[in-house]
Amino acid sequence: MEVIEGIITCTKNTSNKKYVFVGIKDKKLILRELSNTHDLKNGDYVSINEKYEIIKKITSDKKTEEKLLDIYSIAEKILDHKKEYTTSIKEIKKILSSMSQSFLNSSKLLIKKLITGSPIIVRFHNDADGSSGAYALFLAINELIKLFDIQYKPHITWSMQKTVSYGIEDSMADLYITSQYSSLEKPLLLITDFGTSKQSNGGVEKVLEKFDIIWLEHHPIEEGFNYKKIINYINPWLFGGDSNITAGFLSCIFAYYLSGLELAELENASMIGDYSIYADLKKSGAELSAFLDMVTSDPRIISSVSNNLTPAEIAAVLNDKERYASLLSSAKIKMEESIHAAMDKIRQYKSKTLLIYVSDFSLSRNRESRYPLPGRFSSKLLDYLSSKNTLPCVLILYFGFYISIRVDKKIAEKLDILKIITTIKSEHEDDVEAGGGHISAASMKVSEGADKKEYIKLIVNMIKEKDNGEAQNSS
Ligand SMILES: [Mn+2]
Repeated sequence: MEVIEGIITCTKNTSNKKYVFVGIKDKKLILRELSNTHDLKNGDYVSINEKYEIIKKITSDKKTEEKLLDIYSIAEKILDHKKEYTTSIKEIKKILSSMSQSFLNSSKLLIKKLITGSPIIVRFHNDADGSSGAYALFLAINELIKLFDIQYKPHITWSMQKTVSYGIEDSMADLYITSQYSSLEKPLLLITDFGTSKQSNGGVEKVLEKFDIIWLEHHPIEEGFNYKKIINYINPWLFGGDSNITAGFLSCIFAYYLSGLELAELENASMIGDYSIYADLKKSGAELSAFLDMVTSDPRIISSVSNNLTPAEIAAVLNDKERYASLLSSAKIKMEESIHAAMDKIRQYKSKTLLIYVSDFSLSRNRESRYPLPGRFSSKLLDYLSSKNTLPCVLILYFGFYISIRVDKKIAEKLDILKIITTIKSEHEDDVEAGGGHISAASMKVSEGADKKEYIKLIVNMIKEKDNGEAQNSS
């Protein structure tokens, strides 16, 4: 009878306990789930037969340690012959090359977790960029499952993040999920496309000892955010790049190092979604980006739950051509309807060298669907306005307590709307609760008693003043 020797690496603490077994046979890994009445614990060295029955159990730390080293060395071999990821985008070749070691280290870490059945939690931002990232990781992990012939469902949780920070409540949820398992290797938390702010420090602090973390990020690092404590924190800002190298794109690169997959369309979809300067509208990706934008805005369209979306649900649509085509056309129609509704009632102010538009988002909001969401809609509406005008445009969109401003990139530096917002905020602290963003997209939140219309007027006037002043200086 055939005998496979290996170790128990993870235990699922249900009433009927399940164990992950990692063994070696003919220099190949054998990855199985055992469920039986044996009382096993992680680290036990066991022999099993082909029916997955335990025939011998030895508890020896030395044997376990040696076996584990053998297992990891076999697993990591799949990375040995991988070529470095290359891109056709000349400007970022060097930057990506300098990141390759970080990707390889993270690949080793993820593979270790996957083959030992450690719980893995992936959190991704709820937009086209973040979900491209999750989908890339999903595809890579599926490749690895095939490659390693993993014959059980790996313990992976996919979670779409609506906020822009990793809060304490997020860390509590993650600790709860992983408490259902005990594993030789620490659980893995993988974050992509959100959370690089001080508000994440509390959540990160809570899981830092208990989890290993891989973080693929492209937002500018806020002062005071403790990213240095996170060993596998990969952000182009630390390698001489910037936010144009999107998180979804980084995840596609990571997927390449993990599995050899090349995901050009997904890379481009992520960059289109985030308005990266490297987005290529001549190549495929725009439709995928629009689709991801819609389903992350309103997961109910394809998901079984209203506030989460999994890459498997995305895959189910992408693998069904008819359904994908019909959802794409509905995304297109909903966006066009929203733009037309906005254009019917939009107000326009002429300034010296530019056009200022003001729009009420409630007029564009779709009654049944959450798509489009206001933030991303304002970018689309500005695109539309720019396509209809020769003068550069500014769009002020308001909804609820929010006023959001989008500016044509050509005039972003000159106008510096972030400065306008921070000036207003500092001068009207009682009325303005929050404000921020960057030079081409910024927003503020007014308090409940404040007169939003007054603040819109103020913003329009400040933009006009700046435009007039600058125009006079340059003439
Ligand atoms: Mn992003």
